[in-house]
Amino acid sequence: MNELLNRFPENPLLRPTDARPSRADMVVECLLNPGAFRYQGKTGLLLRVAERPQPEDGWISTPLLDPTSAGGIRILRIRKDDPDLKFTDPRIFSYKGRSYLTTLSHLRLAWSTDGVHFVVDPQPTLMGAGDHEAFGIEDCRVEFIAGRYWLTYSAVSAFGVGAGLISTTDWQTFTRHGMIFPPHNKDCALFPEKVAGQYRAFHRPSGLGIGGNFIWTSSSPDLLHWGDHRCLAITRPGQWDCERIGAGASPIPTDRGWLAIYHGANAKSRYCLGALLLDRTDPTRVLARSTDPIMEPVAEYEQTGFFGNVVFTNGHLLDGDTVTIYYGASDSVICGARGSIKAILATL
Ligand code: MAN
Repeated sequence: MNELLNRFPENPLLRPTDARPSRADMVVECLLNPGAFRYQGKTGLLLRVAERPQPEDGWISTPLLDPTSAGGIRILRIRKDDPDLKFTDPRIFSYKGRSYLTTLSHLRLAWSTDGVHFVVDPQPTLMGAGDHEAFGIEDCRVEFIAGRYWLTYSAVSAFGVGAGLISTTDWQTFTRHGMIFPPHNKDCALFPEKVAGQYRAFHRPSGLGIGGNFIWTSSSPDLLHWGDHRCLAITRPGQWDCERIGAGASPIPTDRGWLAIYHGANAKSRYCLGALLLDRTDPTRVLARSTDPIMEPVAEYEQTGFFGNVVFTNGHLLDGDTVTIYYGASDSVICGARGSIKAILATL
């Protein structure tokens, strides 16, 4: 087993049964991909809670946010033998030529005093809002910049997947800033500080045809308006990250440059973690990149679940040389692992 990131012996830290469904007619299918932060001496995770209606034999059904329906949710219900249904991935299906997710995700807070044992809030913290989030909100990164927590997340709807921005100071009241990167875009993470006088972000536009699922970086004067878009890293044919790559949480400032943990998947959708080292004053320059993953799905809970063979991180915390990553395993459960930043840098 890889030694760079040591898994918590308590893994999985959180399972779907640890979160109460948002409604009596829903089931929590997955708890996954948390953003991580500290607030008032506690460790906070902003979980992705993926729900679906109670399963029914012979039917596939998925919830969609719809303010005109009772309770704000409409259930799309399709017979499994309907010839217009195409179902090849547990996460997605298509019906009459349109794509849908099998689950509806919201974001929910969980709190801990030791970073290991978390108590999940009984209610959703943030639900998708408006027609650009009708299929839910997912995979939130949290960064504290200039006195506010900034939340970047995937906003999913029939119009595509884009990156949304929300901010808060107290985790009770939230300001929505709208979509900052339009579809198709996800895996948006903010740098913790300005670089050369500008805010900076990673994001992942997907090129159809020419191009691919690559990590880009952009700069902004105000966190809302983004420009100076540059492709930072691309997939590597024949390697563990040959199919798609995307940023994890914010990059870590080190004396050798910005250390960015990213996820990479191969053609079999096996998700591993790797690292990029970027120039500290010009983060559009890649100084080094992992040859081998720094973490692979090898534990049983990382190989078996809703969507197996996945380790996916979008949240970490720093304590001196130690990075604690929180991650989704098999898109089912939430886990933790800890490693030395110097040891990761030594591989680059
Ligand atoms: C995509 C996203 C993630 C998910 C992985 C693996 O990158 O939907 O939320 O964890 O796929 O399924």
